[in-house]
Amino acid sequence: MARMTLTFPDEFLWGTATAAHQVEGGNWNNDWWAFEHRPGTPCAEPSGDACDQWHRYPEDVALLAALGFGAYRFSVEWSRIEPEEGEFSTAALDHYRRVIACCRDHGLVPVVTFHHFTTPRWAAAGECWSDPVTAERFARFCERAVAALGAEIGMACTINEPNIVATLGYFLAAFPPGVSDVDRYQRANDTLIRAHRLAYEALKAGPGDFPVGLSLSMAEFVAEPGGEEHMRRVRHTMEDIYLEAVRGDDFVGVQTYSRMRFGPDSPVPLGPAEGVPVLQMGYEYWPQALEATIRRAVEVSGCPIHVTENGIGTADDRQRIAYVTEALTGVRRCLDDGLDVRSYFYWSLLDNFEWALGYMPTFGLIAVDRVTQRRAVKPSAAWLGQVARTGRLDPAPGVSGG
Ligand code: GCO
Repeated sequence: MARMTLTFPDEFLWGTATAAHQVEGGNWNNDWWAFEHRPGTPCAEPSGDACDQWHRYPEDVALLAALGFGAYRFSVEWSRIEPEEGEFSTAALDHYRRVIACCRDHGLVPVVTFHHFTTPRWAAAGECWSDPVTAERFARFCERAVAALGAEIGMACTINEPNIVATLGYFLAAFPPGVSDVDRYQRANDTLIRAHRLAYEALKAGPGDFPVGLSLSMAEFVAEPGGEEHMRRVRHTMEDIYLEAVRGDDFVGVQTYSRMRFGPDSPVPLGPAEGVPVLQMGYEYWPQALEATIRRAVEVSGCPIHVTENGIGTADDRQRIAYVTEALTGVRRCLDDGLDVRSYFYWSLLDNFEWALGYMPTFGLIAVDRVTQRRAVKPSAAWLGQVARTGRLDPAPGVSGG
């Protein structure tokens, strides 16, 4: 049976997302750059010039607006704004003021993330997030940054995926500082939660009047028979402690890509199930996860929802359209059930630096030539821009997940 065209409310916000270290280039003064160059880490390649967005943001913002989107989510780089402890760079703050003004000039709502995975070298030199002092340092940075930028900010995320910072950095050793230490892992989670609370207060106290929230990495958690206890335990540390800590905030940012399955034998998630396509990231093609995680985020946190990231790394742009169509169909079902979902931000505007995996995974609506930096708009960008402009979603004709 043919599926009907779906419509989204006029006030629903459509955007794309990026992060400073993944697109700016030359961010040598943070812990990620150091990690990329440290022998023995799992990093495929260094970030280098990334997409040179530090210089090319006017072109990127103009492209995004011309495609039909209404918002741009990007992050400000702490290591540029506070290159040494207590030394703040007016030039770096002016740069981000220009980026925000550029968004406004093009009619885009600027959505600013204050921490997206990277920490200045000076703040990372000790125990970083497993040292409680990092919460106060981060809050002080937020206070200074919002004093300069707050008046024109449209919406803010305090910390991007603190659960990933903690789990990958302090337990799985795949992110800096690259350690596996249960005690430090616990302290990192505690510090990140406290950092969010302090940053929330700092951003609210500054100039401007914009919604503030935390953006959380979520997955559809699935238990195979006997795997329920493993699933519940992992989900508690990965999601629940954060969703409980954000109750009463302006919103929670849901960021979802796939699902995680658990069996009876081990707390480690099972690999991809047979018959489900596997993506560049090594996880399953599972667009239905977005609906499941929105529902869970509402249930546990009680907050309004912004989908601050959803997307797919694939070389097949038709598969991207199919994935987003399916994911948005789930968002529409949530709206039908009266859930307060306010936006959808596609990850990502550009093919960019995917952390330890380097430039191999291609999440972008726009391709970037790694030598010339030339931008090439993919068909999915025009397609999603049209959805954004019209608020209408047609089922993708004859495209499957595989
Ligand atoms: C994230 C990330 C991005 C990733 C994206 C794709 O917040 O996990 O914000 O940095 O690139 O999720 O894996």
